[in-house]
Amino acid sequence: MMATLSGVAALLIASFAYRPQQFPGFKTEKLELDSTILDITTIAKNLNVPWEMVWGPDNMIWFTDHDGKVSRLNPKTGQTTELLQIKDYYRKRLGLMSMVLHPDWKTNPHVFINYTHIQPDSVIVSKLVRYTYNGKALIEPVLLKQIPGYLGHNGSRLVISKDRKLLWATGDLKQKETIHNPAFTNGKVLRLNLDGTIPADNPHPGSPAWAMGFRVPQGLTYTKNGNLFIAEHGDATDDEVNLVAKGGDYGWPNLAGFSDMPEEKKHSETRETIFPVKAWTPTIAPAGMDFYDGNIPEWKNALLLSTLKGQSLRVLKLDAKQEKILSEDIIFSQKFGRLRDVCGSPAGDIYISTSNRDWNPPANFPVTTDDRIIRISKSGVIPKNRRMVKTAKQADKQSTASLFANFCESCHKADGRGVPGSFPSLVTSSRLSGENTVLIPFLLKGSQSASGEGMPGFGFLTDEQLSDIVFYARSKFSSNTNVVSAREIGAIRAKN
Ligand SMILES: [Ca+2]
Ligand SMILES: [Ca+2]
Repeated sequence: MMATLSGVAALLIASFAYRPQQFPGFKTEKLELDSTILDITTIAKNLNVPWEMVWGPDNMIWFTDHDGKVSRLNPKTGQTTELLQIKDYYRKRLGLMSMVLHPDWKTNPHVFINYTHIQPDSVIVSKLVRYTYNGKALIEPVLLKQIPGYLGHNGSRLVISKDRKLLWATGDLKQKETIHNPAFTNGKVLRLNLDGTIPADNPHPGSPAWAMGFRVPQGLTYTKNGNLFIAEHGDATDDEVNLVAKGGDYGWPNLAGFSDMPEEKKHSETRETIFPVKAWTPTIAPAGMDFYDGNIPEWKNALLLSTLKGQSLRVLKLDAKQEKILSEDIIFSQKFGRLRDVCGSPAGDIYISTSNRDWNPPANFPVTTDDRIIRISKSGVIPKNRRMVKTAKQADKQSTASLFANFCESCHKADGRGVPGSFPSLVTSSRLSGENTVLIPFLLKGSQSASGEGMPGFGFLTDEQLSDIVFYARSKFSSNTNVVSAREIGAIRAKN
């Protein structure tokens, strides 16, 4: 009897040890696509803004966090092992960001890491450092390149091409005048040899610049056929996904998205600009991106894009040439909060990481288990007679509340109180409660700010939309509930 019981116990323990779900309280949830059933399982929790996940040659997930740590996660057991704690990182908003592993791992067990550092003279820089893996830890740091950095707007994302070059997406550092100058590294895709030197066949001799005209790119991935896609944050409008070409100019800060405003048209007549393959207004804040070619048929040949403001995973189906986006599906809307990165495994599983402990958490997050790494895997097929017929998408009618949610809430928050030091409170705003002749020009044109984020111009919204937003914000957050009519806004717009 005892022997049998202990045998059962041993079996239970053995089977439990191999179950992917290590943490009590985390259950696998089901998600059904058109024909595929997915299992959704949290495999790691209590993390600290995991920015980058890379599938390692050891079938482990290598990931970074904002506070300078690199860890290895066993996707079968949920066990995490620390490999490196960088000491000289600087995290005000961004800290340790991107990482990529050398593709020739057996001969070159190198890991390339990009992080922010503050010098004794208070100048913020962005470092590219190569480490070597000794089987237990990352050792022997070698500084390959150091470029100017900033509190935010750093990008970044690293990938290595088939011809063994390092591609590095950098943010504009809010320095608009140097984005199109190859002597500067901001607002670009940089291309380097793996030792940090500049390849001889770069488009601008002696410069790491490969393509330029980007604002805040955080997604960079190759497709199967070798096309390079980048995802970036727009300002008030036009988050973008672009197909990166050697020497290409992608428009920012002269153009956002497509050439549809008068000043953009003027600019694109005189300078050759490459337009996005997809742009989003209202913005979604796209972050990590990975090409998917695994065993989930609905998502095969797609770019998977994680979004922060959008709090979702976007499935962007590509055409056969992997040059155009044919369709978009939105998964997990607001379910897990902000999603920072996405990583596919050779078996076809997908891993997403949350970013609810970063500097700009959304309403209702972080939850106690944040941040998390969550696995999406195929677990079955829906029988043909049970499949749903897709209904047409609802018309894109925006209520006043959703206008505020789409254009104002990610900064000023649903309660109007903003983020101290970054985004001003509307509740205490003298501008919101003050004269229309001051408020409206500010809304139309925005402002740059020496501290904090500044305010983008919202002149692209119609007079009616602006009138609705002012009415909504004043009635919710201000004692001044005066209406400003669309006509009045039109008159102010004509004068400015
Ligand atoms: Ca662009
Ligand atoms: Ca535009």
